[in-house]
Amino acid sequence: MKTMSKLGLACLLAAFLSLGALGRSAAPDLLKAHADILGAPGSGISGTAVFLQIGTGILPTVQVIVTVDGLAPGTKHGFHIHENGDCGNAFAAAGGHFDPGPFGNSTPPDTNHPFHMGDLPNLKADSHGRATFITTTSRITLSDGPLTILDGNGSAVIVHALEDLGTTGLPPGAGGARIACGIVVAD
Ligand SMILES: [Cu+2]
Repeated sequence: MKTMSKLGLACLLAAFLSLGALGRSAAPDLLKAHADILGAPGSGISGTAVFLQIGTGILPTVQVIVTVDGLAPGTKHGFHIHENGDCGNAFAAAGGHFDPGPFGNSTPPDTNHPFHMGDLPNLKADSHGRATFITTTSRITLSDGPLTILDGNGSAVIVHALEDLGTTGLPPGAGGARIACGIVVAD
């Protein structure tokens, strides 16, 4: 089961890579980044987030492919990009939700939620404790610009203890405590 899903993700990645390679002369560049996700010691939680951006046009979009293992079966967990590339201090160092710009409001994370640039869908663990999603967002970029998650202080993804309810200003509607983290690294 685990092998099959990893194989599936590998195929998807290969498809994207070949798409970029085949159309090298005509297609825009493929930008990639990833985050290796790790829970607190002994939690058994680990995973990967992959970010793919094709092109840098007027409305760049980024595909986000996430797999996390070791969650409690059947549970839902908030998942976001946070504003600092730092998983220290029990993941608190990742800061608030990634939300740059003149109207950004990253801290506390429930403020301006779920309209932060770094907000993403919930992780939904299956009966084996594995959660996977593939989504597309135009709220972030990997290319340079005001929405890049590869900015000066980096970014991190955080898995929360609770479901993200999508509420605004009502803690812990954005998922509450932090149970896993991964620093976003450019590939
Ligand atoms: Cu979060």
